Amino acid sequence: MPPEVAAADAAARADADAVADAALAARVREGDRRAIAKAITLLESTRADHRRRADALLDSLLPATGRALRIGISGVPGVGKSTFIETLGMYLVERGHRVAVLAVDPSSGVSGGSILGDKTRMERLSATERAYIRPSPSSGALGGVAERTREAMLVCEAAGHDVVVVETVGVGQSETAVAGMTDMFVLLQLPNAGDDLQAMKKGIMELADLVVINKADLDADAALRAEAQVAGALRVLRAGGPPEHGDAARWQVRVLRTSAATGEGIDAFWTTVGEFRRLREASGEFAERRRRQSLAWLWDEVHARLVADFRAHPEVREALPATLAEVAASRLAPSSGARRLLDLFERPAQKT
Ligand SMILES: Nc1nc2c(ncn2[C@@H]2O[C@H](COP(=O)(O)OP(=O)(O)O)[C@@H](O)[C@H]2O)c(=O)[nH]1
Ligand SMILES: [Mg+2]
Repeated sequence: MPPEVAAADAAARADADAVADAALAARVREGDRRAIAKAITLLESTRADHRRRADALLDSLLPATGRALRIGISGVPGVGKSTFIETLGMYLVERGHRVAVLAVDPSSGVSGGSILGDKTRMERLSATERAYIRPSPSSGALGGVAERTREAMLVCEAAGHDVVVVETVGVGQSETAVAGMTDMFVLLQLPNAGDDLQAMKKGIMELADLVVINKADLDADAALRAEAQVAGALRVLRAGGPPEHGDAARWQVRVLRTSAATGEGIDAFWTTVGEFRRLREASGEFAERRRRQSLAWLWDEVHARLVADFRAHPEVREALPATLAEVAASRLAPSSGARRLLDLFERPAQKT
């Protein structure tokens, strides 16, 4: 094909894509679940042309986003996160809310695990028109799982979901990522001491806005003890800081007991969430957290794309294995190795 024909062909295809994407955006905003799925698939694609279309799609959806409450749910595998989200989701749907459930699992590409592959499949919630459930993107996604989940969140908000719940699936770095993309970070705990200590050690407790002792139906006394213990631990954790102005009207981390299986405590949970939102909005912290998250997100994207471009650079790719081997064998300082590769990356492309 002569180059000018090929160019015209590509331009015509781009125009057709733009028209199709505008229609897709419109269907997303009507809350069409298939359109939501299609939009999220587009933004998870690693193809450069898809990425450009995804960016345009997100830009067009952006004015319709930001009104949902974003809740992160974390806790060790088996604590009952999926069950909790299903019970909460049904509770909310029955009260007229529209709920989206997303997952962040940095290991999903490796283990093949996802919320849909989970034991608890949220069957009732997935059957509801007023809910949308999406498994974790694969870890191969350009720019990482967290960035794609944040974008999926925006798509769901534009589609009219007013509560977005993000479940941390993998055990690893997902807690920080989820706390970094939600308005409220909830830590689920089992009614026994060992897990509390684990969460403390890993610094997850510091991230929590609310701690929930789940499976309270199994042993009411143990749940009560766990509640007191966590409340005590939180007091210690937060003591020592200077008393802050207006502390009385500020949100203080709380501990609740629930049973995701029986639904006990879900009502109190939702009331507490409302209280959290009210106090955080009144103090300005709610908006401030989102502002910080947006800026952090921008930098995450910049880092991710730079690294992707770097790895895709032909000369860097060629020199990479040998440089890595030399650094691994201590024949080359890491900084020198990095400089060598960055010099290749920054050099104007060689004309062949
Ligand atoms: N008795 C009881 N079992 C629960 C409760 N919540 C979850 N489970 C059970 O605990 C197991 C793990 O739950 P799941 O929601 O998959 O945990 P996840 O790994 O944190 O998502 C499942 O067998 C659930 O039925 C609860 O409140 N009480
Ligand atoms: Mg789960």
